[in-house]
Amino acid sequence: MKQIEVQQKVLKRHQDIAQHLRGRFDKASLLAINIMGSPGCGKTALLEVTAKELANRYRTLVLEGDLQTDNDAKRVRAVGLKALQINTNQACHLDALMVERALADSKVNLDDFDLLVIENVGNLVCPAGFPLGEHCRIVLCSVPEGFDKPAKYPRMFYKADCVLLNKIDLLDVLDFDKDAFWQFVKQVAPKAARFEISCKTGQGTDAWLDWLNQQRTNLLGK
Ligand SMILES: Nc1nc2c(ncn2[C@@H]2O[C@H](COP(=O)(O)OP(=O)(O)OP(=O)(O)O)[C@@H](O)[C@H]2O)c(=O)[nH]1
Ligand SMILES: [Mg+2]
Repeated sequence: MKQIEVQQKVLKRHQDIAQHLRGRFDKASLLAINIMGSPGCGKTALLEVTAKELANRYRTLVLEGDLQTDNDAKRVRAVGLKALQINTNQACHLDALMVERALADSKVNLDDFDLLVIENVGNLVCPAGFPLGEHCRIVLCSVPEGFDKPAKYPRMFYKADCVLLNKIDLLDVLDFDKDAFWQFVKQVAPKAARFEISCKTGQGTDAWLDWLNQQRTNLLGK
């Protein structure tokens, strides 16, 4: 009983910090997106393949979440975007306090940016329970993971604003039932936008970027 109380207090604290972060993002007219998905689904690859367009359209800041290494921050910097790395050590997800601290430690001024992309720790379970103040929750799936993931991990999908299916260049070589995949997505997240992309070939990424642009327009219109 006591353990439940403590857990609820911890979660409430994270929610309060997330709400505070959201207020800061809104004040700076900064669109914040939280990209979640399994390890290796292509979250960093999506940033790499769209880096040029992102840089042309927005002053972009990337927050990279990983247990260890700054590999992803280095990859994103190599394509010209500003990136901060958060190492969670043992934790399998980012939380709002980590985001708040990373922003404070780096002394970035949120007013200097239009878009904040948070790449969460690769994990299809835990990140779903920890809001980071983001405006949009993006779930990235990929063909090699198998088509049944939205059915097996519904919690990750049910609050998604957008679901991307990556690595469609591999559809011909893997048994992936695309119709069944989208059917599962529609069941769990009927309102989520849906895109098929390949970060290897760039296929489909224009439509994703247009959607992102629309989210920023919506934010500025509020
Ligand atoms: N064939 C193919 N490979 C891809 C595609 N997108 C990413 N990859 C490859 O998938 C592997 C993992 O990509 P990452 O971008 O590191 O994946 P991630 O989701 O950022 O991984 P973590 O940060 O470790 O969770 C790399 O070898 C990429 O080159 C794609 O569209 N097609
Ligand atoms: Mg990555």
